[in-house]
Amino acid sequence: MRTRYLSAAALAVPFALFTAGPAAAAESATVQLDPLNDSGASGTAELVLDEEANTLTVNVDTMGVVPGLPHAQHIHIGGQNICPPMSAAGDDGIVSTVDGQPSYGAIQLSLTTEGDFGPSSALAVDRFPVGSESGEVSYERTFDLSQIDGDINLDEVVVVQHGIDTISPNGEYGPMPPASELDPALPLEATAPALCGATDQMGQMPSGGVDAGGGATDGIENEALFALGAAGLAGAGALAYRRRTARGDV
Ligand SMILES: [Cu+2]
Repeated sequence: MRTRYLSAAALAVPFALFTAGPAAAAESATVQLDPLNDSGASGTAELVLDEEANTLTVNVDTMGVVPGLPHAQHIHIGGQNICPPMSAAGDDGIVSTVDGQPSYGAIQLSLTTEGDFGPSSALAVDRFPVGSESGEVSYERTFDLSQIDGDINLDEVVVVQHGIDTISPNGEYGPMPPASELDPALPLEATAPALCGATDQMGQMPSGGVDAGGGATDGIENEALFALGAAGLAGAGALAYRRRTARGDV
């Protein structure tokens, strides 16, 4: 075997590459966002984790979303790390936020435009991106991960963007019925997922059944928070988007 004759100096070269590589601290994932609930939307999300700076930069670019309305979007973790199959839908044929939770898990990070980005901002509608007139969202933000609980494992992340107009297509969320299962005062269209993408693309294959048990407690907690914010969606069309001094931005 030739390797036996390699000098110590030669061995040191690849070793040095591993230990001193300047790019070792950055990790990234690009995920394709696929439509849910016949939203007709599409897009991508790019996640760049900088372990040295302890930041996560998220880019979300989507098109075909409902124009002029806020689109709640989150990083979900702790489920099966997959997007829900349409078989997860109930009798109404719609995969609601609750229907999807066993697949994509709970909310770890709310992809808000400014300010707080924890699970408690799950539906801070005045701080989520609004679809442009042509139905596009272009979003970028860098998050200081020291401000959230837990670690981000890029191999186990699901990105979800919410808000559809396919149950009663009329350019807005609603009317009811059906109502959102999160808040009976809200149309289901306001909270149902429109787009989903998992960083574990290999896990995207249909898994047969949807496990409704397991980490359901986390999910329910998040749904409560989600419902809390959902009330704001009723008047979302009339929201004034004021600029604030961004707290927590990097
Ligand atoms: Cu979500």
